[in-house]
Amino acid sequence: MSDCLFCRMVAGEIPADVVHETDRTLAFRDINPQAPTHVLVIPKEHHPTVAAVAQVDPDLLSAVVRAAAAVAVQEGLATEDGVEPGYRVVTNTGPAAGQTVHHLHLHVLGGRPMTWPPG
Ligand code: DGP
Repeated sequence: MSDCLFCRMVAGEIPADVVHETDRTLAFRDINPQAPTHVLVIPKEHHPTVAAVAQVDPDLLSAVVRAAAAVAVQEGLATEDGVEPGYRVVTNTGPAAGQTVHHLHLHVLGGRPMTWPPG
């Protein structure tokens, strides 16, 4: 989709600070970080929400989740076989949740204590 910001980043038309890449996923630092580590993990293919990709391509959703876990290990937020120190994965869906980019993205947040409930 030529009018999608994240599709344009996948295409290399808009620069991204890429930290992880597979054949089906891309991960890059958020432009407005909300934690010391704030990485967005996306499928290279355009899907608007997590629900949409779960419906049409569950293998792709699995690949995005595995990429998020790999980013967490790479960023020192967890070990390969553990959860220390820990991190948060969030995906906003729709206007009430504050979704602003309509291309599925998992926010991987860490490097500070996370509070609950989120705002
Ligand atoms: P959401 O509100 O859940 O749809 O998150 C969209 C995120 O995308 C938000 O945290 C800011 C980030 N973002 C928006 N524009 C850009 C950009 O041009 N580059 C990068 N790296 N991130 C962006």
